[in-house]
Amino acid sequence: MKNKISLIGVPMDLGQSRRGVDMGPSAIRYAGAIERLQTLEYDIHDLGDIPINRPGKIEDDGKLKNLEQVIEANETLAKMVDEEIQKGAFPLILGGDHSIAIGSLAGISKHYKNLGVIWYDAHGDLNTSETSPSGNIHGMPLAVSLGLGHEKLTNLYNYTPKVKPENIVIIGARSLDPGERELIREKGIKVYTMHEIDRMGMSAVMEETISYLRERTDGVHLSLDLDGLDPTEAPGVGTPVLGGMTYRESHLAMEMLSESDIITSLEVVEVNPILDEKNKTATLAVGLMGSLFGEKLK
Ligand code: HAR
Ligand code: MN
Ligand code: MN
Ligand code: MN
Repeated sequence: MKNKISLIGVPMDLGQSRRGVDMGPSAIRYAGAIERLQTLEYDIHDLGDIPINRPGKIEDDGKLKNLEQVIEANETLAKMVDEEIQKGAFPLILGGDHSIAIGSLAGISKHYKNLGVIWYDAHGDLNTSETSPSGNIHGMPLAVSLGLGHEKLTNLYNYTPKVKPENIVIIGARSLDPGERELIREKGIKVYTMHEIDRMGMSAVMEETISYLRERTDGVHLSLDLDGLDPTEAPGVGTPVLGGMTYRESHLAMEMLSESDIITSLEVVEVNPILDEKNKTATLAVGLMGSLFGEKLK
């Protein structure tokens, strides 16, 4: 992994309907993210938070809630991420809700021929405005990055698609909408649901994931949605789903990724301090970051 890390906070809560996830970047910083990585001897630069243009009244219905604000913030994010990679830094993006993956991937993917994506999440985030049951853009970023959905989202940063379906691995899925299931089938996207994780064990899941992505990609973005973990361990999320991955499983997954050295960018999303218990979820997120960035190897 690169020694230079650029941290970018994205206090975005307009991609869904529960307020508070905009405080995610502060909560993760407060839980000691920067110190944790400095201890591992990384040269980490905190670029602060991207400004979010919050409307007086937040849209709570409609097909694509707060579309313009989500686009604007993601354009800023894409440009920043792009510049940091050009400078040779590893982008570490702290959300915010998962709609920010649209901007992350837009800024990252132009640097790779075959960017791989690990989507660690209870959800597929593969809805379009047609299939979305909620109109929440945080349920759409992976579809958008495949070039599916509203044109203003898919064309963000002036190119589409950002990722190929065969370069994606979804881990931890247990809440998929009908349209998402269809898309997974149609595109042949690799998914390890909780069923496979239970049957195979996390160790085998990660071994397969790593060798699958190593064969076909030249960089891997890890999109870490904290609701991938079980809500008993990660309660501070807006859309909890029972039966998730444990802290131990997630810790192991991060250590195996660290050993494999395939990860080239990271985003940590959906931490909502208002719904949390004493910053438990942010603290857990920092623990996982420590493992991913090589605590065990030091
Ligand atoms: N699938 C549902 C929807 O589209 C819920 C999506 C929830 N997404 C996140 N990110 N929390 O994974 O509305
Ligand atoms: Mn998600
Ligand atoms: Mn999720
Ligand atoms: Mn360990």
